Amino acid sequence: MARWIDLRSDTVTRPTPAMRKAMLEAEVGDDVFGEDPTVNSLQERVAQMLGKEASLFVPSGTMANQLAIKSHTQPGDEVIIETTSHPYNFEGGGGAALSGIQFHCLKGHRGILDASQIVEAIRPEDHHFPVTRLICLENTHNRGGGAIYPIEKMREIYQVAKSKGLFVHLDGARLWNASVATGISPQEYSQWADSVSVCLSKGLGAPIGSLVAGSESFIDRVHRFRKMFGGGMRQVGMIAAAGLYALDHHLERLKQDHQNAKRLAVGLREIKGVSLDPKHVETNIVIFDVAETGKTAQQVAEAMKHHGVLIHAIGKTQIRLVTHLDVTEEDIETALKAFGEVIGRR
Ligand code: TLP
Repeated sequence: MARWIDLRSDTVTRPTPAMRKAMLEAEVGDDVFGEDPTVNSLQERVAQMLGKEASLFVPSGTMANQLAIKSHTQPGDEVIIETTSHPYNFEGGGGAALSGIQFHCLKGHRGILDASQIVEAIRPEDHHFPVTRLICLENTHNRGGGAIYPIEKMREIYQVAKSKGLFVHLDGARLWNASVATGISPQEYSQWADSVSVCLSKGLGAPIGSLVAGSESFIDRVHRFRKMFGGGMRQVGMIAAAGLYALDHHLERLKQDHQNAKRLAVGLREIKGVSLDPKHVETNIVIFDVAETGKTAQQVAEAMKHHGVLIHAIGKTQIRLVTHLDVTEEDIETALKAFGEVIGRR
């Protein structure tokens, strides 16, 4: 069979030939000694892009979030988070296991919370209660269907946090997508968070790598815990080079992924029994429901495989599609045709 059209995630991209060349040619050193020039330049660049004093290169988005949670909190603290968020659902229970925190989950609208909900959730100063310490936000919001956190809401939440002495961490695994879609710079978003994690291995197409950014003293703590968690890497400039290449060449093109996702959403409206609102497709993620087709998400996913298209069943009747560097406009048309054959047209 010809190549798969892989719409399961934007994590599936493979490094391009030019990216591989940049990796091969990278200058390297021992990063545990702080001597890898390529890592150092990536860290400086990302800190600058996010308007923070420092940043640290880590192997994954999960480690980036978990290190941030660990560095902000003490065991027993409470972390306010949206109920469908990544750190709460998809990081192996790391918050409890690694930091001894408990999450206080709030239901958002497509992953987005209002400052007023957070005000209600902050614990009073009473020894019966856990100490509320941290608020985690996610922009764009994965399970919210790639929803963009309105910057106004982030500002209001940050102001509430500061008035109550709390920290804000932003899971910005796809902050690049939010930025390209709105024209609001990553730095403008990041001013409303004390720490930010970003990924190079999703929409930007690098094979590995994430960073955590924040103040010098915060990143110093993150650095200590990175060592403790076994995330100190050696001649890792070869990987950092892919990240630098991605920042130079793959940021602006995210617009294409967003257009492809929109096209998918509009095309899916023509498919019988599919329910989704194309207005909700703001970036590169499309989530829709197939309950009215009489099929389960798993059945649709299996049938799509026979057409060379991989998709992600995220619930009994819910499907997620993600567009990325390795999906072309033509692939979108092929996928839509396959959906038409598998499910049927209206
Ligand atoms: N998300 C992956 C899966 O884990 C679900 C995906 O396919 O979307 N924050 C957000 C918002 C993410 O979407 C992800 C990855 C992470 C953090 C974790 O990144 P990695 O996979 O590098 O640990």
